Amino acid sequence: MCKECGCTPKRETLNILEDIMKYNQLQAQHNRKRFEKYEILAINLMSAPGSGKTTLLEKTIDFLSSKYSLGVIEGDLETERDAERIRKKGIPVFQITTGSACHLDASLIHKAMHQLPLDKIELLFIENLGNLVCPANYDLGTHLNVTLLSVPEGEDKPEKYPLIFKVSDLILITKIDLLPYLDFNLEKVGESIKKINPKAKVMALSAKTEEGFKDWIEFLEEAYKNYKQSIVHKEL
Ligand SMILES: Nc1nc2c(ncn2[C@@H]2O[C@H](COP(=O)(O)OP(=O)(O)OP(=O)(O)O)[C@@H](O)[C@H]2O)c(=O)[nH]1
Ligand SMILES: [Mg+2]
Ligand SMILES: [Zn+2]
Ligand SMILES: [Zn+2]
Repeated sequence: MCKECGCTPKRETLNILEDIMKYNQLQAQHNRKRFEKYEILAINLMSAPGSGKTTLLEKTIDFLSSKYSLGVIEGDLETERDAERIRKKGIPVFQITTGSACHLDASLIHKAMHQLPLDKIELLFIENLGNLVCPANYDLGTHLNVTLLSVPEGEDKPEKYPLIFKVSDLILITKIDLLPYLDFNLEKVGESIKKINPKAKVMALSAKTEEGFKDWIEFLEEAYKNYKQSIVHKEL
């Protein structure tokens, strides 16, 4: 019971919330199975608004599209703007516009994935909505969670929004070309991320100057190779 106003959260409300999360988990497992049927490695990109997700994707496409078949699902509240940027690169893309919902969930991804030529995609990137809070709670059925933290956002974000860093396999510190203009100590931020999630990899890059970009590309290629091998083992 709340001491301030005496209210008690209704049991039914709690049950509904639990059911939503359970349903999302089931849907996410279904998505993951579908991705595996098509041997697609799916990657969920999360971050605050404007950390550089679409720019990262544009550059990643430049590096990888001659070697791999790529696909993108874009999530935004409104506009097809990010999908247009990807479409210009000649990559299959589906834009989800959520209207008012501030995160993507597994059902939205399920609908979107069936709009893409799954048999022609090897790596599928999902750009989540710009939000450091609730996307962390929703498994989309992806294989990798990647969170971007851009230098202008400040050093304190991992400590203030720990959950998204906790559920991530890789933290990409972006816009490092801006380091000379801002108080952002890469080492210190790396340490605070390690405290929250000792298993996460941490990399730093600039999509503008391409500094550090090679490590990200190598990470993706390695992850895809390992994923393919793990699928072969599952089949045996
Ligand atoms: N200096 C610098 N600016 C960058 C870099 N990457 C992206 N930007 C700029 O940051 C701004 C936001 O980039 P986007 O790629 O649109 O960011 P986003 O995360 O996709 O944004 P939302 O989808 O709105 O959440 C743009 O003005 C980019 O040009 C970088 O490496 N260095
Ligand atoms: Mg974007
Ligand atoms: Zn939300
Ligand atoms: Zn399905």
